[in-house]
Amino acid sequence: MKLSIKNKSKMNSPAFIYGVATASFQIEGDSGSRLPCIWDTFCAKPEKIADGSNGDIACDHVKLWKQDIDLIESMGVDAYRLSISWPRLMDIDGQLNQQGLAFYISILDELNKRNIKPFVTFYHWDLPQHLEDKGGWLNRDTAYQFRNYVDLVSRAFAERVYSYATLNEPFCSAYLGYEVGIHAPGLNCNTLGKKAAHHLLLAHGLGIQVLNKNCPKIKKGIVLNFTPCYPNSESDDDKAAAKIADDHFNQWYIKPIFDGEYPEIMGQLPASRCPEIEPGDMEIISTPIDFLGVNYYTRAVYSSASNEDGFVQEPPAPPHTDIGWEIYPQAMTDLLVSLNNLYDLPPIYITENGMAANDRLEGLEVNDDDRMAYLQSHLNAVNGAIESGVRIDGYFAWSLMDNFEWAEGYTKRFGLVYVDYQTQIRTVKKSGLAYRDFVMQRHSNN
Ligand code: IFM
Repeated sequence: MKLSIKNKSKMNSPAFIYGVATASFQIEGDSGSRLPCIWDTFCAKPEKIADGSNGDIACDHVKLWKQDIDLIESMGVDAYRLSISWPRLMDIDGQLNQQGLAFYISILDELNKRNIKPFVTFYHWDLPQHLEDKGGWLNRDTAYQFRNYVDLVSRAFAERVYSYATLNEPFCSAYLGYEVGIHAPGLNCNTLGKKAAHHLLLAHGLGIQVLNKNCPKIKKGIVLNFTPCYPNSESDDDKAAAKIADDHFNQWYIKPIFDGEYPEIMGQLPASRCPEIEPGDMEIISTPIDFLGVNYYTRAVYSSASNEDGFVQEPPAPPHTDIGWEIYPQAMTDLLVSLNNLYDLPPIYITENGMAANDRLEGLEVNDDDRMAYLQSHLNAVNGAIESGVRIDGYFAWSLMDNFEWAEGYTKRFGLVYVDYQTQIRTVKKSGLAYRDFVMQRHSNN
């Protein structure tokens, strides 16, 4: 099987950016050479991580980064999306850490040398623990600490970066981390999620303003994850339930950025669950951006319920990925079209898409046909949105390689490249080879 896209699609043009993505805590390891972060603390607590693991070694990328860039280059991609580690780059006194800085500058220089565009994300969930000790994202000051981090790092990186995203998936940081407690820092209270979300969004806006000053020519944006919400039936009640869930989980994070306000449900929430909004916050949050990063994996189906929220999520229908998420590519097209209808959007990059599969190394091969089918159907879904008039400029597969999958530890594999965690040997899976052939053929056809 080969990956392909209909002739004439702009996704076949060399101008359409294809990349692979990773995140600092998930691959770097070498935790001793940076400050502790909330995920170190969370992993050390009993029963938080499925296999009891942590990020101490991960993919040993701090040592193997050059070899990993060889791998990225061998895949023929145009871009590499990485996140940088706040606790590696910033000392406790709010100054740059020179060793951390040198590490990332080496990576950026190497990527540029090989014509691979660096897409840098400032925050992919690894908050320095000393900031969590002062309240983390529940403390408004964390947004200002983030601004300082963005300011110092962007000045030091100078022109080395192609595109900056402030945050990755603030929904996960806020909701999973502060409301339901399945991610670090593990707080579990429904009055906290939206407060944390507001400070994350404020940090985003402050970060964009600093970037506008420091590097006006570099593209700036944010990466949001969306799990489109569908009603379980055609009943008005289920439709209303899906709409409420959508406002909580999806629109809550995008509407402030493009419309400068939270969705309607804010009016129905008890005061205890509402964020504390100071004058001027919504203007900062809605500072214009150059691109929107969209992460898509699956959809969710909701029924109405008589609980506080008014909805309940149905168990995902088959077919599932290895992490239990329904495979439903049509929702990706529907999502992109609906976002485009709802908001005045800048160009979109699909900043993450991919699946966890139960991969097995057989000799020197991993025959992950299921992942290839997933990639093909989702590339088609992106093309469907483009054909409906949505401007999408690039696609990043999640992930370059298997890595630490948060609460699932190393039990779930999302990579195009298989990682043997005992030997740290990387093996490109069949899907990785197909992705390579697909992205490279654009250059021979054009
Ligand atoms: O591994 C994560 C990534 O860190 C953020 N987006 C979803 C991926 C798969 O769960």
